Amino acid sequence: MSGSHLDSVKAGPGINDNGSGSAAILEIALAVSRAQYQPTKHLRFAWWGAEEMGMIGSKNYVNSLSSANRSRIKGYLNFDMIGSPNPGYFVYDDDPTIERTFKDYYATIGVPTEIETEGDGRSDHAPFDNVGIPVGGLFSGADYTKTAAQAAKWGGTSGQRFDRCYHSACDTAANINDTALDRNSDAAAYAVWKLSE
Ligand code: DTR
Ligand code: ZN
Ligand code: ZN
Repeated sequence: MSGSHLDSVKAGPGINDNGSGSAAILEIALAVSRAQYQPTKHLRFAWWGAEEMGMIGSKNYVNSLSSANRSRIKGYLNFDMIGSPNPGYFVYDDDPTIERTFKDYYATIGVPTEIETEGDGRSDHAPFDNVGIPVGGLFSGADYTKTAAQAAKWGGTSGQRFDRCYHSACDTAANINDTALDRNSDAAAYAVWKLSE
């Protein structure tokens, strides 16, 4: 299962947070359909509401699943902010198989990754994690500042936040780094394919 929140904060349009993840999984769903891909496992895509108000949509979804249906979800992949304008390439440090799958993809394109540290449990994967469903995800950074070492390996501007427009009016279409969105969307598609074969 893959998910992204579709809501934004009131202060702005929320294009990186989280039009980026929402668009990525929509394109993946379309790619699955175009390829007529018939995975062994079932695929499910979710576009959450009210993440910014405390993950209301995803919490409600998880709480409404029977225990039998919970145990049918073999993994949940979360995509919340994947096109940050001064991007980092962060992989959630949760389920090892999911984490490895994302890292394998990044290794093939020669882009280094780091473990996501900007707040564990701060997005829609948390309700899944809390009931024991394996989770993972990608993140290109929000409020934290890019270090000199990170700018040396990823480019961009050190001493500046990954997303200067985080939760602001300027989180518009101009607030997307196309390379980051492209790489993360490809990594997400790779993981959806690999983990469902
Ligand atoms: N909760 C997100 C932003 C956010 C902050 N840290 C992380 C870590 C992993 C994913 C997302 C985030 C929001 O404002 O929607
Ligand atoms: Zn947000
Ligand atoms: Zn978000």
